[in-house]
Amino acid sequence: MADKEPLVGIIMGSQSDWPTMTNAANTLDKLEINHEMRVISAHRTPHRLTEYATEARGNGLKVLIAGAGMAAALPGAAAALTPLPVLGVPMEGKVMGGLDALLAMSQMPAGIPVGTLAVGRSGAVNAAILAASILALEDQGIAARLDQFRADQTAAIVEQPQD
Ligand code: RP5
Repeated sequence: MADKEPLVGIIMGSQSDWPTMTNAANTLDKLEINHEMRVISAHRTPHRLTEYATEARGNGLKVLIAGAGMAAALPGAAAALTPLPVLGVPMEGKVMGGLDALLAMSQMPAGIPVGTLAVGRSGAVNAAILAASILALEDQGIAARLDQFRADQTAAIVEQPQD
């Protein structure tokens, strides 16, 4: 997929977020959706954020997935700089298990939305699936792969618990 332009930008506030955000990347890989990853901190690298977010649409990206913990400003700050849909993934933190990031990320003022997902791995996986749903509106190939992904997932669920 390296030869195709990325449709989804996965950004994260720190290298320490990668073990969680890799789940978003892996899910996009399964759906064969081209993506790129960047470490961008709203607080530590504000100029990197401004450049990336303001150029995102012009660079062909359709959706941003932003993971952050603690003050978790990254998704909201990115959303302030781009009209692209921004999906936020709160990191599971050491202090409140990620509740701090969840509340910070979800409490956006009216006018600049962030689609905030669950804390941690579930949120990262679901951000990728939601990105696929958005892209599938205009891309029949992605729509077909998303349908298959969901059908495979359903088929993999046992009816009775196994020992
Ligand atoms: C946030 O602060 C990052 O998204 C990360 O979840 C958290 C801690 O960052 P590190 O101190 O591990 O770099 O900005």
